Amino acid sequence: AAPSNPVGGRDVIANLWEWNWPSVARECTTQLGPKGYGGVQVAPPQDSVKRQRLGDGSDTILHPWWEVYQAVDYALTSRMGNEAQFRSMVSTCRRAGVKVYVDAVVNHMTGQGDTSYGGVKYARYDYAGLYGQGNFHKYSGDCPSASGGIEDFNNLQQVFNCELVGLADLRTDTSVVRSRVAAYLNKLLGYGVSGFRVDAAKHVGQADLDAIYARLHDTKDGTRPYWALEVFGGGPGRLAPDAFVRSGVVLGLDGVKQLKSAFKSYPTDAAGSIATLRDFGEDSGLTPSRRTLSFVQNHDTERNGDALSYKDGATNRLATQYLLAAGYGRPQVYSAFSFTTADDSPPATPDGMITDAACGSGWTCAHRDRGVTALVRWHNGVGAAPQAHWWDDGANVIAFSRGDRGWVAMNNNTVARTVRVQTGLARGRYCDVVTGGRSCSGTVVAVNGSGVARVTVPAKGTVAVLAASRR
Ligand code: ARE
Ligand code: CA
Repeated sequence: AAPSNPVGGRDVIANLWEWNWPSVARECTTQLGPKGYGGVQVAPPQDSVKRQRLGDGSDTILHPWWEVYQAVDYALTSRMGNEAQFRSMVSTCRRAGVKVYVDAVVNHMTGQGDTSYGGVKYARYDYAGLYGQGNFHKYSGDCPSASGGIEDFNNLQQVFNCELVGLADLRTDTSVVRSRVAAYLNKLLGYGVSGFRVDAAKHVGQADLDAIYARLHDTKDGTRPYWALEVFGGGPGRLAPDAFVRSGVVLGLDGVKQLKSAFKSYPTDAAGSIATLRDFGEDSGLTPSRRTLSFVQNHDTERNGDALSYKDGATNRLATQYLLAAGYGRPQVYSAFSFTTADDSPPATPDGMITDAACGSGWTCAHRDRGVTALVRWHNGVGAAPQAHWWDDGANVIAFSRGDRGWVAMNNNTVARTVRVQTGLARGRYCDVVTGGRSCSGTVVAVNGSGVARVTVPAKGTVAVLAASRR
């Protein structure tokens, strides 16, 4: 089985979704490395469909973000840049102490189009030199649905062998397909990539995922590749996230929903109740912490209503701070581009090439937010220490320590709240990393001889101190 999450250390991943390769490289050097991120996740780098015309008339965007999820070829020519730029990005990030994780599209090829970003001419089920009809479930008779598509997401054979939204489904149960997929992933590992977010892993299934994984080389770090499986919850039995935990780490997609409900209950203008987070994690029915990649949103859930998004402003920042503080799963900070309609392209040239990420103009850059980077630092400082000294007001103010290494308080109200709380820390004066950064120029938390502090927590804000930051 693939490895569990690393314990302690610089484990936070920034998900710079659909950032182009030169921008990711720059960000690794100037921001991610210096701010304590240990990894970056990037969008699918393989060649993909490049639409030449609009579809059936119901769509109006020529180059929607989802082009990259339709693989044409495993050459690394994409909307994000060419192979040389990809390789250079990986080495630059590694030099900055940031490991690179790649979104791997291995369940399927395309559902539309005939020309790729790499200039390859193809037809559905015919990808010259790579796959032909015999490599697809469409022609193997393994898909039992009448339409050839997944009609019932609770049906095992359909979920594994039928087409997800019309995408040509690969026969990952055959050794030919397994070795071609593994050759692609091994090429990436050879370039210095440290692991994968496996797209549509639920549709590949455990047996095929394990067989592909067994063919993978070690990483340049000398470890087995990280293997984070995309499995939406809701399916029964073998289709549930819990049933994939033995194969790899799974994406925390149910946690995403719980975080949204806690920080902002439905309807959207309600206040939420973060006191519920006392049991967030395995106690609230989620997959084991060491086998979960956790986040507040990703590119699907920021669009489908499951998650908070950058549009939630301070509430989204607070939820991100909470995730970094909580210690459940390996935290990932999602950072992409702003959108008005669900299909919107990231900022790009007219022919679809994604332009350099410019924070504040089209790019949301949550990973650069000072309130977020402060909690990345705090997260690294408390390491693997378990939560202790939980306190809440029954509604929207919470506080807890991580062992004796740090203490944090969070306020999801729109006004500041002053609380008197047992911190578990030794007597002393401690510097808040959020308002004070490294210089201790902000809030000071005074802890008395019984471990109690009286603290004012800003509206939609966090106070976070490290035991090591005692003055
Ligand atoms: C596009 C067009 C389609 C067209 C197709 C083929 O939108 O109309 O038919 O192209 O021509 C993304 C987009 C899709 C896009 C696709 C390919 O979201 O709209 O299709 O790229 O360009 C299920 C899967 C899960 C999947 C989600 C979206 O289980 O794996 O659906 N998520 C990943 C990615 C997506 C990506 C793909 C997979 C495909 O993160 O971004 O699609 O590569 C319940 C079920 C879940 C189900 C969920 C859907 O919870 O239990 O299994 O997830 O509903 O919300
Ligand atoms: Ca499949």
